Amino acid sequence: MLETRMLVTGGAGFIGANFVRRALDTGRYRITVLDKLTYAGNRANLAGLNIDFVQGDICDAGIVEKLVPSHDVVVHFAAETHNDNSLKDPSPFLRANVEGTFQLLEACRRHDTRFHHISTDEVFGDLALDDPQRFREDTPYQPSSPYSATKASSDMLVRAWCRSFGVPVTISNCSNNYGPYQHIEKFIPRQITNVLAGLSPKLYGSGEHVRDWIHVDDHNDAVLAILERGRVGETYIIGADNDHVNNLQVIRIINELMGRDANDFEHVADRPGHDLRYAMDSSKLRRELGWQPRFTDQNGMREGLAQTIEWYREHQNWWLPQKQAVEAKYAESGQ
Ligand code: NAD
Ligand code: TDX
Repeated sequence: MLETRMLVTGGAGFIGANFVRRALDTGRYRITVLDKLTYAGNRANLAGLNIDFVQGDICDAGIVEKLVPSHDVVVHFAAETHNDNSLKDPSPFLRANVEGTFQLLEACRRHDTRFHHISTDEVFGDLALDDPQRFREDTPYQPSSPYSATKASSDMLVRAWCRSFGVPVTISNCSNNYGPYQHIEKFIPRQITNVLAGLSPKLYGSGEHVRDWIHVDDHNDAVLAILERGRVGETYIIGADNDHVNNLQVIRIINELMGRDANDFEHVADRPGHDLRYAMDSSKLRRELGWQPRFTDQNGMREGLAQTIEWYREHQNWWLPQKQAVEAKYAESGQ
């Protein structure tokens, strides 16, 4: 059987590296990763995998033009991804997320290449705690942070390049991921590695904020389903129905799973403009493509978190060298 030639941007980051493993396991793909290796990218995340790796910037039209024509499909994960960083300096977000997506779309337009765009729930803004609605494919965009505004912009470019130029695209908007290889600046790995390093977990504000947590493998299985069976021109929401657990409860669960007093954590300064609640309605994806998350409901999330804790426990060499610098940066903003 002929393998599909796939170009994965941002494949050395958290979700991309897990995606590359998942896609290789199917035996259906020959993969090239294009990654700039920013502070968030790590070549070691792809160690031992049978792929081609190109270190380069998606904003570099020359590199993009060299790579796209020899691939059947582009799966676009590369981005600046951390809200807190976007509040300190939005400019790298504009460049990578908007200009970078533009360069990839232009190359896909020239070569009529299938393009899958990885996006986020944050483009829709946030919901009140008691709002019964969840985000759907037709929910209007209302991004709050510089990060989510740039992701929303990139989604708009993708839609426009499909409608105006006929680029064969799909988009997925997924909720908050957790799992192995996630950068320790993010909420769940930060708390796990705080405990492992003898520090307290750090909760922003009141902790009533709700994220619809999904295990990274469930996200990536959905991306594969969309690539293989999704309808071109369509957007798919991805979520695992975990929007009943707030940040305070997540910290309590992590503490419990790590054998600590559930309430042993610190309250720290809140994030300016902090989105209150995200919740996803992934019924279109489930109905049309038959996708189901494995790590769903409270038990599934506990299992996913327990596995993730084990991964960080067993991979101290992967995260420990960065821990001090990450915490020093947070300390500057009282977090
Ligand atoms: P990450 O920060 O862990 O990894 C991003 C990767 O992109 C890194 O390897 C980095 O080196 C690379 N990169 C950044 N700028 C680049 C550039 N200009 N050129 C080439 N490579 C570049 O991010 P992640 O959490 O794995 O997120 C991946 C994608 O998924 C992003 O598009 C993000 O918006 C989206 N997403 C993330 C989540 C989540 O919870 N983490 C949820 C929904 C959607
Ligand atoms: O130490 C912390 N304490 C804390 O309470 C950190 C780092 C975060 N938080 C809170 C803020 C959020 O309510 O936890 C929640 C999750 O925070 P992040 O991990 O920073 O994620 P979030 O801002 O929700 O965005 C994530 O999901 C959507 C990803 O980082 C984005 O890339 C993705 O698009």
